[in-house]
Amino acid sequence: MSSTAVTDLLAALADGAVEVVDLTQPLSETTPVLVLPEPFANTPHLSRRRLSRYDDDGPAWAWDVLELGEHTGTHFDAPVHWITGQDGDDVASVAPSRLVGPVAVIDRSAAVARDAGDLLTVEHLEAHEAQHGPLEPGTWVVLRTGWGARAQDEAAFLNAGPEGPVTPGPDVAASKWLAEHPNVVGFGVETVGIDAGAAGGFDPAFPLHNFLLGAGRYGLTQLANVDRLPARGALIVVAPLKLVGGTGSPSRVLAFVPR
Ligand code: 23J
Ligand code: MN
Repeated sequence: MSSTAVTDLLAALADGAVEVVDLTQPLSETTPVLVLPEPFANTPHLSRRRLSRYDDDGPAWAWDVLELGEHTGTHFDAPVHWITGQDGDDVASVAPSRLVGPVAVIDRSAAVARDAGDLLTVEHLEAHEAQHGPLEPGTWVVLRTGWGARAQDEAAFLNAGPEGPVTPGPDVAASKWLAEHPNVVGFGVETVGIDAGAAGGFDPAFPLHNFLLGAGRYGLTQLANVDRLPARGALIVVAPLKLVGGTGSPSRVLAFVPR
């Protein structure tokens, strides 16, 4: 019998040495969606229209039609989502090898519990590399904030205050650092978007969208179960629809985590 990396992984999955963790939030009519200020267009909540339910319209089958924004729930941001990335990949053009890779988790949950608007800085990113080693090629960086606990309550999840949304995310310099790091393929968050809630007022506005998507990298939002990931050593699988011309897509996101 031959031993290979894949047969070893299958054995580890079978005996529980490696667990599959679902990083995806449930997708339904109540899934929170981003709210942009006037005069910008907003994305709708998911809705569905019934085609049949084992009835005259389809006696032995049930099926629905979906309406939803590309950027709804746990979703992928493609470079073409942002003006700076308009010559980059649409969702269907993303190389599959970039959708599977190591995941590095930066834990800001304690700071976010004290300050919901906590910003990730270059100092935090460099401290993570100093503690856990340099980011490996093809890394998805995930920002752990504890925000996923709010995902079933739209008001708490969007956390809009008088000055706009108060949610964590990277500052301008950290956004540039991530976009310029040669080994970062993508950046994932628990919040509604990859940028901080206050980022519409940063210079540039929405700096992570601006720099990261402009550099041909990807975003991932509204992740679940991030507290079940180690700082290093897990593998992430990101599965957006192969939507031709798509700027983003709801995605199933899984992690393989050593126990
Ligand atoms: C459009 C404009 C601003 C933002 C977003 C979309 C997202 O968060 C998104 O889902 O890409 S901040
Ligand atoms: Mn998006």
